[in-house]
Amino acid sequence: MSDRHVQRSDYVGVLMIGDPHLEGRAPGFRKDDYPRVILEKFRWCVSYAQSNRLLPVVLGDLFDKPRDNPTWMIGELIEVLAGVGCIGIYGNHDCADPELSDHDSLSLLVKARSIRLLDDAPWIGTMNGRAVVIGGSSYRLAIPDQFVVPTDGSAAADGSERPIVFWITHHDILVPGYEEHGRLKPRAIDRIDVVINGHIHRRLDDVQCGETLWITPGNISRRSRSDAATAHSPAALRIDITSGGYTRTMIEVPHAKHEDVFHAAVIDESIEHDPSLSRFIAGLAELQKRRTESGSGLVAFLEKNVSQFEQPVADEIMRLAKEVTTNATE
Ligand SMILES: [Mn+2]
Repeated sequence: MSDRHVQRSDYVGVLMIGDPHLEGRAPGFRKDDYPRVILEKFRWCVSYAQSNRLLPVVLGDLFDKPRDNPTWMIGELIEVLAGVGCIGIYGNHDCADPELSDHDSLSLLVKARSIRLLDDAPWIGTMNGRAVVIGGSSYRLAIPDQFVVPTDGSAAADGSERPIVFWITHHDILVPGYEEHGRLKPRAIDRIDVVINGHIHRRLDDVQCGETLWITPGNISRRSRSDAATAHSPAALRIDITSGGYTRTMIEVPHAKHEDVFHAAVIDESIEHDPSLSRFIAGLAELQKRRTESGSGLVAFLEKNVSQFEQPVADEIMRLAKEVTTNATE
């Protein structure tokens, strides 16, 4: 392991920033200026980390769309991250192919040294005088079965104590509350004290496996209007290194009220068949009034109502609707 990443730092801890999902348009039912709002949330996290001597760590999905992100947004990110030393991993949304490539926006930030990916080498240094290791496995990359503490002394500042080892992941971890998509069972990993998993957008309970604690902190943005998102407050996970180990706190990121960020639910009841189709048209007009950038709500409305048309017409309506809409995922 190269010691070029070993740092005697002034940090006293880390700030884990979950799935920012920066993008140039508003997702789902959001009605605010999402691109600007979410960039400001990320900027707030970085500046909070800096003023509290915390190392900012991105848990993956910095971007929602891997490519074609607005140049102004990438430019501002380069400014926000200049000289910060931010580390992190890439998530499923950061890459169009199974692995991050030079075509993906995040690779620009890596080349600009705005962020260093942990897949190449863990961060090794001291925080609050204690030896700390932060490693990570980006989306689809294997989570190791053990961490081998370097024997060159780099991971133990005073040459005696064992370092605290954190590991960052972006995987479908099978934790309570994520049974639907969870595939990888949390397990004890030799010499890894804490695994912090991004990817899951809501905060879920810890799972302790032997000496390894698995944490699901949730993300800093609200992408969907679902109940989970309604109950979820945008927050980042602060970990302070202490002489006895570490403490953790969820730091709420300033955010607007749910109702100011999302459109209210629109027209759930099916519009009955009407020979004049006027109610169908009225329903569409209602949707248009609360138009979402991603077209959320449109497909659900159409699915409930197109049966009144002849099949080829209904099929064509659905085909067109799906062509112009996208679904938000974690
Ligand atoms: Mn995500």
